Order: sequence, then C-alpha cells, then structure tokens
Amino acid sequence: MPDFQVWISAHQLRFEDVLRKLLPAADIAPQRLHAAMRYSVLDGGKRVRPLLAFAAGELAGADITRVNYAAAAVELIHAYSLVHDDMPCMDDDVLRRGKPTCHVEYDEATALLVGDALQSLAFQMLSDTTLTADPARQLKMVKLLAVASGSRGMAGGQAFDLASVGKQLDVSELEFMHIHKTGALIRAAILLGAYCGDTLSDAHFDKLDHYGKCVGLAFQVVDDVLDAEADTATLGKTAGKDADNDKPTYVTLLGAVDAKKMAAELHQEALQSLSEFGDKAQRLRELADFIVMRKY
Ligand code: GRG
Repeated sequence: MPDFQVWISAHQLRFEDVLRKLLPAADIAPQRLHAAMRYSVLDGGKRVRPLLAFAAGELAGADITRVNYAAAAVELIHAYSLVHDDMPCMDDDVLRRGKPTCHVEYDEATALLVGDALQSLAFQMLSDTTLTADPARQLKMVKLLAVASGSRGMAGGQAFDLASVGKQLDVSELEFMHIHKTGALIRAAILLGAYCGDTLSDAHFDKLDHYGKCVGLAFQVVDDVLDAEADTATLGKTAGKDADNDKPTYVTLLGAVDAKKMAAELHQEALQSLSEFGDKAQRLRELADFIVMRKY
C-alpha cells in the first residue's frame, strides 16, 4: 500500500484532471460563466470530500471511474457553497484558496450563476449512467446528495449560521448548525463513495455514517481553531473572520484548549467506528488523522 501522502497527491492530481474534463470548456458559450466556473473549482482546495469518497470507495471495492462521478458531484456542490458563502450578502470575503473570490474576480451576478450552474452540474454528474449499474441505487444517491445539500442539510446549516451572528449559542446549538452546514456534505461524500462499490450491509453503512458524522464535526472544530490561530497566508482565506463577524465558534464557546480536546475525542470516536473494517479502512483512518491534524 503506498504511503498516505503519495496516495493523497496521486488522487489530487488525477482528480484535478477529472474535474478539468467534466467542467464545460471556457471557450464554449456562455464563455464568461464557464471561465468563472472553472476559476472557482480548479487549481485549489484540499479536495477532502473527494478523498473521503475515494477512500470509502476503496473500502467497498468500487471502480474508481464510478467514484470519480460521485466525488465530482460532491466537490461541485462544495465549490458552489464557497462561491455563494463569499458573496457580499453572506460572508463578504475577498480571498478564497489563495486567490480573489469569484465575485471579486468576476462580478456578483456571475458568482450567483456560477453557484447555480455548479449545483446543477453536480446532479448531472450523479445522474450519469456510468455511475452504477443499478438505477434504484443511483436514485438513492441522488436523493442523498439533494438532502445533504438542501434546507435539511448544508443550506439549512448556512441559514442557521447567518441567523446566529451576534447571538450566544450553546454547544448543542452550535453542533446542530455544523452537523448541517459542514457535516452533511462530508457524510454524503463518504456514503456516496461507498455506494459506488459492492453492497455493504446496513450495519456497515451505519458505522461509516457514524465515522462521517465524527470527522464532519471534527473538521469544523479544527476549522474554528485554525480561524483563530492560523494566519491568512497559510489558510489561503481571511483568518480571524469568525471573531470579526461576531460568530459563535467552538473556540469562543469552549476555549482553544477544550476545542482541541473535543477534536481529539471526535477523532478517536471516528476511528472506533471503523474497527470492524480491518485494513480496508486504512485510508479512512488516515484521512481522519489528516482532518484533525491539518494546518490549513
Ligand atoms: C452558501 C448554501 C451555502 C452554504 C455555504 C460550506 C459553507 C456553507 C460555507 C463555507 C464557510 C466555511 C468557511 C465553513 C467552514 C468549513 C468549511 C466548509 C471550510 C472550507 O472547506 P475546505 O477547508 O476548503 O475543505 P477547500 O478550499 O480546501 O476545499
């Protein structure tokens, strides 16, 4: 089995090429919209969600060409959420993935359309006939991503986030917000990757889903710590935004020491959920380590 860093780099490189081919070319009309879509998706990002889908796909013995479509669908939803989140009506940020945000580089109307078009393209990927040989399973996957990204998932979490500015939340309210805003898509990435492979038992899906819940929340706790402690150059996005926007975070609520403790506990719980899978879950274990120990 190749070293984890080699595995990550190989997938990141290969997946960049997949995205490059799946996105409409910049010389196809409407050129400006297509160029802005490519600008927002390509050449940036850690690709954590696709990596989770590839690792879950490996666990389920999935054909990688199938997982490519599922991983692309999730990454396109993620990219759309970042473009919209950065707009003046939401977080109003100028820097993302080390470059000007989409509405700064292009304009607000284009950024709005980029998000819309990326979301549609995501579902186009998920409805591709090469995704699975089983139409019923494919419909299940479409529904899974729709729920994870809609008002009962990411978009709902974002609504809760916008409504929480300047408010005092308790830990369970903060957890509710992040399980939806950040966690839902991360969980979906893992399950979609697994659905591309051999059928796992319901009990195994439950274990994987619990792993996803833990790493999804841990991802956000670490994000809050990094926002408070890391610098803008390392993050590639504006550091200290949460405090500037008067947003409740795990750091403001628990303090940095306890927030890190919480991330460590979630990390352990995530690893425990994989105990029955043996070596096949090695990449998912390493990704849990990566998510909790990341520096950007
Ligand atoms: C606009 C519907 C809508 C939703 C936006 C995800 C989100 C909801 C907003 C992003 C704001 C944010 C910074 C959330 C914290 C966690 C997070 C999703 C960080 C960015 O994800 P990474 O670190 O980014 O995976 P890269 O650039 O590596 O892909």
